[in-house]
Amino acid sequence: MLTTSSGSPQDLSILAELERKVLWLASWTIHHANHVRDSGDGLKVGGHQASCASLATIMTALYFHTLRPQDRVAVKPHASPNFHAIQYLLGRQTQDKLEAFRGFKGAQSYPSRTKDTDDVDFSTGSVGLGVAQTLFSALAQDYVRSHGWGLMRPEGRMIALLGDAELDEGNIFEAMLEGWKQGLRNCWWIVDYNRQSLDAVVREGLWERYQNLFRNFGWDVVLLKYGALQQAAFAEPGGGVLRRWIDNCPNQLYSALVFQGGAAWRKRLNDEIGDQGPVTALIERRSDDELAVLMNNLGGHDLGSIMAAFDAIDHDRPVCFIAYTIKGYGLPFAGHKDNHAGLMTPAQMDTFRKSMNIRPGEEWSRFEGLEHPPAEIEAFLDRVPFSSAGARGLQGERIAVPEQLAVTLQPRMSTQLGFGALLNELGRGDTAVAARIVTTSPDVTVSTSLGPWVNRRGLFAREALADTFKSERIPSTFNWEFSPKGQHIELGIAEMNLFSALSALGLSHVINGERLLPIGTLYDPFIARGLDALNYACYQDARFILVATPSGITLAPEGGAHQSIAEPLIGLAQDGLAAFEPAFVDELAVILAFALDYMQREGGAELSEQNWLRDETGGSVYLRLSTRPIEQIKRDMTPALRQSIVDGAYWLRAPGPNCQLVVAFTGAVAPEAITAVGLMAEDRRDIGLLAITSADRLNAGWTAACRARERGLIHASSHIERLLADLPRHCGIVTVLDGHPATLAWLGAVNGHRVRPLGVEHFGQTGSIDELYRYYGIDANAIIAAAQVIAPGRPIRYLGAA
Ligand SMILES: Cc1ncc(C[n+]2csc(CCOP(=O)(O)OP(=O)(O)O)c2C)c(N)n1
Ligand SMILES: [Mg+2]
Repeated sequence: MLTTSSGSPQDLSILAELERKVLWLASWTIHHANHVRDSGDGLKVGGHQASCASLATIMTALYFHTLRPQDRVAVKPHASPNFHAIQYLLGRQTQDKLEAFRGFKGAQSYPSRTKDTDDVDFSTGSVGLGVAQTLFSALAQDYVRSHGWGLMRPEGRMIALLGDAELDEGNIFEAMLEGWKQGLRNCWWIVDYNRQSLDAVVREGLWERYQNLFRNFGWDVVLLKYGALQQAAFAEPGGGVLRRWIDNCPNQLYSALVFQGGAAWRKRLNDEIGDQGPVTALIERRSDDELAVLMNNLGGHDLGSIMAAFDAIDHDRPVCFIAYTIKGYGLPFAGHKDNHAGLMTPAQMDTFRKSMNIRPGEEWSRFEGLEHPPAEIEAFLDRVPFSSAGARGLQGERIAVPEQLAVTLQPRMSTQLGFGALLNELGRGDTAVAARIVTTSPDVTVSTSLGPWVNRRGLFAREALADTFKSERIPSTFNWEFSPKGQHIELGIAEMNLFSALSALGLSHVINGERLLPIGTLYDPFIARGLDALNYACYQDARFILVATPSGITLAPEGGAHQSIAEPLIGLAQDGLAAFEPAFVDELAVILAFALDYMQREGGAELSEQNWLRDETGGSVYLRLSTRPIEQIKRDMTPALRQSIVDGAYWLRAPGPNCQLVVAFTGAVAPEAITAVGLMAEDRRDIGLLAITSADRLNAGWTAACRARERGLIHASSHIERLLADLPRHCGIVTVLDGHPATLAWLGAVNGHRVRPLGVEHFGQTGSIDELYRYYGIDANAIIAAAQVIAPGRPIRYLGAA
């Protein structure tokens, strides 16, 4: 019998039926994908029936009782079928999608914000990331509301449903620490404490460590260990002995006994505590089946206790619920350590179906087999608060971005300095764009040139905090004042947190209905530290600008450990992220203006015939910048040049009709490319110099145009194809960048030109820029030597002179 103050007894009995139905539908969805639908590829996909069963009770309580439309949830990846089943019961998911679970365009194996159609709040998949996402979303919500936006909407709770083994992921603890620093509120994490991971049973006593840890960071911890049946049994004579036995029972043994069932429980309990008077009677009063039900009645499978625990939270501090559960609860492989990918056999499914009173052929029927009349259940579902307000996804208004951003060019400057200057200018003005920009950085705010912007716009905190250095009148370049109106979120060093924060801020338009324009800065090599979180942010279509600086071996004196090689390839390959590496600050100004607009686009996947990019869909942007001051070019920014910079390349020196050689460069090596071309001009005819601002966009445009031609659009031609179209066949191309040479090596495949790609394959040496460029072979001399071989002709006089 359910005992709780939450909800009427009638509602509770409907909820209990719905819990079973969720378990059925999730199990059936997985079973259908494996045994009924034939994908034809012979692959049996992993089960996850056990993981779904583990969370079915909690999710029933949450979705049908606790959640409000403004709450947002990250569901443990492998509990995806539960989520889809619940949405299906609420009339927000179709049978077609469930039948196609894990199939092409079907309901997704792991909840996906972008691919699923049933109102997923946060994608999950890579364990740990969805959890941190909820924490940063709570911070993002505070940021938005502190700035006076979205106040007409109620505050939501950001909730994660996580597996206990998911807590092995370090990013969760990095996030917790940051949450504590930032005064986290409105965040709930519900741990599915089934004491099993994928491979095995987890260590004893973890809950206690978690409890201490969470409390240390200011969280309220709620332990849901015993269900109502167990609590009632503990109150019987001998109940204390039973309770102590349960508390002391090792996880492995408990799991094994759950799997074995009532007779095994009886034998074990009798062996271990059967001679202790009243407890014997307590055990003997119960049949094997009743004993199994009692021992399986953990807190996480007791609807009433769960709802009451959720209802009891009367504050906005973060809460961690540790809910004891059984992996595979209610299914034949409950508790078995190998059950993670376990699938019920057709015979077991048939038994389950019969126990649910579901007739063959009626497996998908929403109310089949339920005791309450459909009209009653329908009426109940209509009252469910979570879905009462219709679609929950919001949209933020687009913020107009000027085509041209102001920046004063110095004769020599680096792109990093240019970035600082551009943001400083933005910070000075009173524009809508500047108001919506939020910057963030993992303890490299000053060293990535965000200082001037922060001086103008201040740091964000819910409570104001003065800069003591300022109040003590100690001279300092930087004003470090926190206030609820500040526009910079200063993070600790954990780069994972930077990406999780960008992901949360970058989804503000759909979660809070208020658009933010997040810009995050870090050192280029440390992208690798948070790469999975970056990938995750892109996967769920968060929108942000990532500014990575310094980069490459060009950061020479910073030390070998900080040099980055692979990042341009990440920029090239990462879906959802348009990567740029400008050489000059006027290019950067164009790119930043483009990025601020591009990150707000949400059109269909239309291909533009101009560059064959899906520019209508928009996305996030990665700017790889440098600390190397280089001579700036004085020139007019014509519309054509602006477009070329955005499309990825332009001729800095156009090739002549008999061009023998092209030097194509990206980023900070511009002076070397320019010098080399100058020195070779006498010995190689009509030489061209191609400035590449985005290998990523050039490459994407080229492959898209190829595909378009293969589909019959024979006139499709991408930006790079047009740029290289008039080069004679014998022309050689030397490419050069401070990054892996493969980034530009593909240029030869565009029109069949020979290419010698120069770049950096090894790293770690310190020195001056000149020394390192020479050592790694990306200096002017290396360009000339490569040219000499790839574009043979008379000896180049200046080889060795550069
Ligand atoms: C980053 C990452 N590593 C590995 C996996 C593969 N994986 C999926 S579920 C899982 C075990 C999860 O255990 P737990 O969180 O306790 O959930 P349960 O299986 O008990 O439902 C693993 C290792 C993953 N999804 N993401
Ligand atoms: Mg687990």
